Amino acid sequence: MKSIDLGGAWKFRGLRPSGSLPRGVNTKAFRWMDATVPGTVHTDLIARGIIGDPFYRMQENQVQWVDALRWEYRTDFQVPVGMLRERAVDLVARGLDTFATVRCNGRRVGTSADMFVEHRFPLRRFLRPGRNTLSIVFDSPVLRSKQMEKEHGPLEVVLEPHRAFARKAQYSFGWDWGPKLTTSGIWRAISLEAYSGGRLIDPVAQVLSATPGEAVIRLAAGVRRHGVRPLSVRVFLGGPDRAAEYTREVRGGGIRFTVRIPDPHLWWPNGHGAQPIYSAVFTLLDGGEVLDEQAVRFGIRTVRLLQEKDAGGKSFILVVNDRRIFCKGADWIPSDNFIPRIPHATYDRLLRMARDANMNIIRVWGGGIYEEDVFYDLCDRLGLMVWQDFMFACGEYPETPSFLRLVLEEAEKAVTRLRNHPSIVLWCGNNECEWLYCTEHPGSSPDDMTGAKIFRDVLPAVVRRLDPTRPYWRSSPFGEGFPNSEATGNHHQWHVWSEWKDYPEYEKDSSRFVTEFGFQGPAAVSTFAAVTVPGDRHPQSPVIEHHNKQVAGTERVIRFMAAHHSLPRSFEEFVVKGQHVQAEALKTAAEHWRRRKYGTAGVLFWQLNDCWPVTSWSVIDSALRPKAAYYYARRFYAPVLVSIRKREGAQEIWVTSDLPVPLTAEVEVALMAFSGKTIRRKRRPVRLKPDASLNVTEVRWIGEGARADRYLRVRLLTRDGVIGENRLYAAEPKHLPLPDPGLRWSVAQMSRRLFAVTVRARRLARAVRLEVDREDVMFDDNAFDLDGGAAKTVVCSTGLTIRALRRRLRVEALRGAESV
Ligand code: BMA
Repeated sequence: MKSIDLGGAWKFRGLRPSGSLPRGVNTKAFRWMDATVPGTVHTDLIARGIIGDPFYRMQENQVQWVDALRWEYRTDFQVPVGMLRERAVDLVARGLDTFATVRCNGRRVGTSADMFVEHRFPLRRFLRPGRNTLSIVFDSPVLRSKQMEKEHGPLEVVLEPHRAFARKAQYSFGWDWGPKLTTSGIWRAISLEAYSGGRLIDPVAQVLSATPGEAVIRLAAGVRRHGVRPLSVRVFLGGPDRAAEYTREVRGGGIRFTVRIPDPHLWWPNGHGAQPIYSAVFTLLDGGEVLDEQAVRFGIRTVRLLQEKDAGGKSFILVVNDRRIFCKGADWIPSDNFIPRIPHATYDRLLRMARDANMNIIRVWGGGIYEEDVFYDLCDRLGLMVWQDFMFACGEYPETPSFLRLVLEEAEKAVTRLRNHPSIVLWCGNNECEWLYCTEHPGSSPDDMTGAKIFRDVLPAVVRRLDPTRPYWRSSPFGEGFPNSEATGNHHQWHVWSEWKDYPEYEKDSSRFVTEFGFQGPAAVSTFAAVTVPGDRHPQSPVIEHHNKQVAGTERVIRFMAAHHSLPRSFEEFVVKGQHVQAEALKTAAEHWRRRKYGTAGVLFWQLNDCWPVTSWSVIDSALRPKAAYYYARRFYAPVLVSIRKREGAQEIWVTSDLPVPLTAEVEVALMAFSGKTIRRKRRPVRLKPDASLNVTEVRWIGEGARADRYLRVRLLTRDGVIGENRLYAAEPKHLPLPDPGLRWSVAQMSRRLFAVTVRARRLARAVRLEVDREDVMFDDNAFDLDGGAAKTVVCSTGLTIRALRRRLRVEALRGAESV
């Protein structure tokens, strides 16, 4: 197999429409310009200065002409004579976004109408030795989808309804956290592949069963052959302490056999064990000659979905290697509107942050993309399970034969590309389609929805055929009866926030598995500063409101802020208070559902990341700056959690453990004064079974009529010291007489890039935040409360010198009502 990468420098231009020009068009775009492949039209136009940065202020509005045009990409490339002697030369395009026509030397090679599918166009008969030209024309995705909508008749779809006709990342048509930047372009790698004897197709290592004693693995690969010579495939299997080699003759369409691995090293989700990775290298041989070689990496684990009738309805529990796993995680969206420019380092940073926040699962949401390989490789290594949606969101979808054909091909290719990754534990049909439909049509069945055929028939059949080792689930959310039930299946909890309910309502929710719930929080001040001018920096300026895409989003931020905090008097205070409310909201929900273990078996909040600078539900903003809620997540997802449940007049103390071993500890409950003085204290021994949750004790120390300057502090103590703590205050921050905490801090260098920052509080300090305005600065903890007289050391990693860090470090706490 010989291959030539066709990526790099290309040319591109807009094609002048025969009718009128779209509004605002920059006619310079009709000349040939330099382009970068893989890439998008938008990023190429930004690089050429034809459009400004659409993330800046409201410039998004000025670039809307881009998606109304057709665009042509073109490159010249050399074909060595030797290549043409091969039996086949294919053009392999991993992703064309979206309605594309491919021509080689002026002749039509093929078309594409789905950005999610990889294409292999036979190209040999179009090629000549020496210089060749490849051209790809992209139709306007918006005009094409509107045209299809007109022919088909409208569907019930949220946001831009015509989007349902385009097999294209649905968020690119605009979402309630993202701008409308409907891209086109060669968004993934493109290359030539030449071969003669044959090539391998879709090698797979499928775990049929696995116990600590033995795993049974099926190894298989298809073979596309040219000619009749006998071929064989050698498979070299490598693992943590094992290597073996097998050779099989190719019969029919390929090879397929099972092997037994004694004492396998099992792959576990984060927090439950290690993530050993095995590999299988497939080599296609014609006698001694190597025709093709492909490697797959896999992990040995089993997964199933446990759904058993119980008093609350029916359970919904993921079971890995026969162990129930309480799922803790977040929803994932594409990290940019322009996916080809996302560096691997961004995936690495975001997913490591998820792992460091004690998450064990990430949901790839159906309005984005089947993610890049690097995403799944990282999840495999970090022990992050993946709940993988198919790419459909919030609407009906066509059921025409041509659309179903596209969907079938897309699903087959997505499942085939991703099925070797141990991280993927579940395939899910779509995001919220059935739920929205049944909400709009009370009393209807999900089967009445146009598109039901896709999620009920087409997709599960693909999973059964190509990946029967994983469960398929029809939608998120789905369940028996109404498809967003609290009694069965999984749930999206949007009464809170979207339906204007405040976060204490979370504690009424008894869902079995929550794949979405969330609360907005503003991005960091410096993240907004990079896309605004000083005059914009007001919570209700047109520019800041433009950077919140939910209808009445800003109104909600302010309404919920008013419930808990005094109204902010500066933009910075708006950000700080907004982030604090978000953090407390997610904490309230996660602690509640963790206490219900396994009545509730999963908590995934909406959402981990962002695609542009915005006030959204994310806990990490688009500049990768964590919000307060991110640090809260590290605590509310800790393997052992001590929490306080407020009941009428009483405060229950709970300990929740995800550990596979029993826990012996002591709970200390204290009534504290802001000065740091302990007013009352009690201690209780705790003996907790593995993987369990227990109400340990209760007190009646705060509540109605109690002093607002007293609060409850609980700590969980083991021989290793304090392994968890939590606090409950007598009033909302706006009504707390918070004193000046008298914060002091010092910095010591631990190693070249690591520093210990010790913060001391003279009196109670709430939501202490350490800030250095530099992107490479990371703290291992932040946004925490400090009792009067207490100190805490935080590890800071940065490339700054100790002097620069001391100079630039700001440490502040929330201010109380009377200090505003
Ligand atoms: C659900 C998600 C997203 C949306 C979020 C916030 O509807 O699936 O579509 O962004 O809630 O509204």
